[in-house]
Amino acid sequence: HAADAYRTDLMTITRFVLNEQCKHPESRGDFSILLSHIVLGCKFVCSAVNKAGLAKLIGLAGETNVQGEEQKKLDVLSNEVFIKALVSSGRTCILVSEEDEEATFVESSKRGRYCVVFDPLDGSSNIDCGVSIGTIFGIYMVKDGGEPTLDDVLQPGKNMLAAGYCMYGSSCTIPKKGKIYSVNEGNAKNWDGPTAKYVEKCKFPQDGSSSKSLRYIGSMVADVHRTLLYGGIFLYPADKKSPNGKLRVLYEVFPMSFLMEQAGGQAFTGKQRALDLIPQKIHERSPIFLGSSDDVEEVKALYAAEESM
Ligand code: P6P
Repeated sequence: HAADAYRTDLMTITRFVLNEQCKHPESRGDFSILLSHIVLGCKFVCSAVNKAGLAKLIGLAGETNVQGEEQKKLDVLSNEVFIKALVSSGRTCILVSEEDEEATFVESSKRGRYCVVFDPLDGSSNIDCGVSIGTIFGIYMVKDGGEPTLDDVLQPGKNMLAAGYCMYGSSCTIPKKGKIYSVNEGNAKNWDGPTAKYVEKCKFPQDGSSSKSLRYIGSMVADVHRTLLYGGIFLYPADKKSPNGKLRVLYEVFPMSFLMEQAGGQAFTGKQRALDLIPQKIHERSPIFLGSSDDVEEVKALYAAEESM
């Protein structure tokens, strides 16, 4: 029957969160309210991304649209929506966004206990070629009841209560070892020894196994999403041009590392477990190797060998 073609008992993130909340009758529901406001932001961005080509939303900042209004870039618009949604939730006290140089300290009348770090539209440079882009977020609990300070967000990733991403455009534990490596080979001339050796091993395995396939989209959400589903490894290593790599610790490296570990994978900076890193600045960068546990182990062994030389 036609009716059977459509599942009507839909599981949504809000429904999932409320189901989980019911397991904790003592909870006040603050976290559920916070997540529902993040979902609101994602729904807005999803709708805007879908219309972007039509509504000329991808114009550059400073252009004017058909109504002669100041044109906002989609990532600027998305950032404004998330900031307003998170502040209006009444559950946040500090917000760190990839779009804002400074952290946002929520006014005391609207303050809650959570700190949210997020990239409102990661990979937005890819939007006009139809590549999947997304929102990445992580949530910390404020350290103590006092006035919030940057220390409340400069916590190691392992202290995050939750992290997630929403992919716009076109679920799981990942295999222990994958067949795909994902890196911008254009940076190869600037890589350090262990990274160069690892990528060489992916292409010319010495143990007679098949070489890995290279898949690189250039949008972290899409590359990590594929790594979660198919396994393998995503790497944005340090190089001579960018000694700390390119990706931002708080709202790219930590949330994706958090998810990868939850799915049974690993996340490594070249020096340590990514989630053990303690950031000193809110827009700090770090090299990152994340994905199937055995693949990341191979990278760790190469860096350890370099250390011992
Ligand atoms: P590159 C997108 O600009 C981004 O921040 C991430 O989404 C992506 O993984 C990375 O940069 C791509 O960087 O240097 O390979 O273009």
